Amino acid sequence: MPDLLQEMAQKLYQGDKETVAGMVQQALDQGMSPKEILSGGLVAGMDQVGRDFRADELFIPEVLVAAQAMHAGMNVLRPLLAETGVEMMGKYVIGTVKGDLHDIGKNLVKMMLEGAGFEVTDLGTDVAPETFVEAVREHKPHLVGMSALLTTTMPGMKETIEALEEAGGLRSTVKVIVGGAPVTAAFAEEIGADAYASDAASAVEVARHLLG
Ligand code: B1M
Repeated sequence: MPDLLQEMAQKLYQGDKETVAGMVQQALDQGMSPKEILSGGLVAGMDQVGRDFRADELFIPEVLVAAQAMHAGMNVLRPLLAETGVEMMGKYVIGTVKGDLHDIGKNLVKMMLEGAGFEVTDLGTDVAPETFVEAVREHKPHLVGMSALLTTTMPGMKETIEALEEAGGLRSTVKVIVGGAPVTAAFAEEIGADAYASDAASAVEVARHLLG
């Protein structure tokens, strides 16, 4: 891999957003393709962030700063990726369920997914089942992710899955992933979700796995 991309991954890991954005431009000026820069520089750096976060070698503030650097790089690259028709990893709709305003973890998951090359539509917080259904109709995602931080809002996940089932077979068009501090793998299975992810890094792994 070119040195520039390795250095870009390293700068991203360190959260140096100005340098990352500059290096993306530099790489483009040198004739590298947007796809090469995305996978060899930005995603490579974010993958390392994910691995170290799961190994408790990095903590949330560092992950957030790295994710901002990822965004800075993506801002330069995104229009070109769209132009050159580079396929993203997959489409992902995410939101915090109805009645729940916690979004720090959800945002972290979103940033990691974007870092891994997913095209994410963020519905925000307090998302009603019918809003998830509308978003699936509109965006036709491969994956739907729900976050809940309150035991009282966890049932909203089941209601959303039921709403997708009742919406003319929409449920079978998407894989549903649930997460959040009170959510467990057993709960995910009980409500008929396709998967549970315990943290932002595993959310990426689970998404990749579900897409085969
Ligand atoms: Co709230 N709150 N809060 N709160 N709050 C908790 C969750 C609570 C555990 C605190 C406590 O009592 N010890 C408790 C819930 C108890 C329970 O139900 N079991 C609680 C409560 C009770 C409440 C209120 C009801 C308090 C009140 O008003 N009486 C109220 C509810 C408001 C509402 O939502 N309707 C409330 C409000 C708030 C604030 C607005 C003040 C603020 C939220 C700000 C915001 O998000 N913008 C807040 C906060 C910050 C917390 C704590 C302190 C921190 C949550 C957090 O951001 N963690 C929290 C206590 C705690 O957890 N220590 C607490 C950091 C974040 C990175 O982790 O969100 O777990 P987390 O996300 C992780 C994983 O869970 C996972 O990946 C993330 C990264 O690793 N993950 C996913 C999350 N979503 C995922 C989705 C996936 C996959 C993985 O796939 C789709």
